[in-house]
Amino acid sequence: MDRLVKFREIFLAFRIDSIDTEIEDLLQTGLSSPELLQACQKCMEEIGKKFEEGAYFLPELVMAGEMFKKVSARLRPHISPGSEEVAGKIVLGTPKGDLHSLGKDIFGMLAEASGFVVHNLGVDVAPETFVEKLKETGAPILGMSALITTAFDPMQEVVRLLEEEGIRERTYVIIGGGVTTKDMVGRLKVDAQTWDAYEGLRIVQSFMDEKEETK
Ligand code: B12
Repeated sequence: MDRLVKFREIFLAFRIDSIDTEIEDLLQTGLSSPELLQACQKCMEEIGKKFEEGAYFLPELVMAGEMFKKVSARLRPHISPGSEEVAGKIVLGTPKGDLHSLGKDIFGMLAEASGFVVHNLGVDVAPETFVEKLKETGAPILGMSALITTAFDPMQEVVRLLEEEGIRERTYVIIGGGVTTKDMVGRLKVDAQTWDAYEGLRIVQSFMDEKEETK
């Protein structure tokens, strides 16, 4: 039987008091953090669909957010630091108008565990703030997360500002979040896109390798 059936039931019924125990049980049986995260993401999509169909309202979205926070807090100790060395610096945030933070924070947590110094600017970040932070820290990587379509224009504005300030060439830009798509790489003139924080991590690691080679 699918080990995740009970977990999904608990998550989709917003039974926040039961989720901790269920996660512990699943981890005991050898389920990995990526598998658990993927299951959560699917639950969030289902809840999102019900919201779209008018069966759920804002309180359900808020509850979904709280459930997800519980899961990520529980997983944090299981995502062990892989390296003591600084792997690179990342400026991370959700652009102006968008208040979704969960996926971004998961990616930030994974990147930190892999030795990256992450400057997480939070949500609703103005384009100028991203650019200022990149200049201040000298970070070679910018990560932006979007869950609502209105975040696309601010993302484009960030890229435009990077060009204007002459730092686009030295900055790798990666975007993620449910509403982003691969074709946005060309359209927004960014370097990569992903719906998967683990893939995002592999991509930023490849950026650093490429940087090392071109030194
Ligand atoms: C929870 C939730 C909320 C919570 C967010 C809580 C929080 N702290 O984040 C709250 C209640 C605040 C909320 C509010 C709203 N929401 Co909302 N929300 C959701 C929901 C259910 C889940 C989002 C989520 O966290 N998913 C789980 C995470 C883990 O997935 P993820 O972000 O994609 O992240 C993964 C990857 O993409 C990747 N990743 C993410 N970011 C990054 C960044 C980088 C750099 C990298 C490398 C990787 C990466 O890593 C993660 C793990 O693999 C979605 C439904 C859905 N389908 O996603 C709707 C959804 C996003 N919301 C929606 C809407 C409409 C709203 C509201 C406008 C509702 C309203 N009427 O007020 C407001 C908007 C407020 C605003 N201005 O932003 C719509 C957006 C529609 C659209 N196309 O624009 C959705 C899609 C629901 C729907 N189907 O209608 N929401």
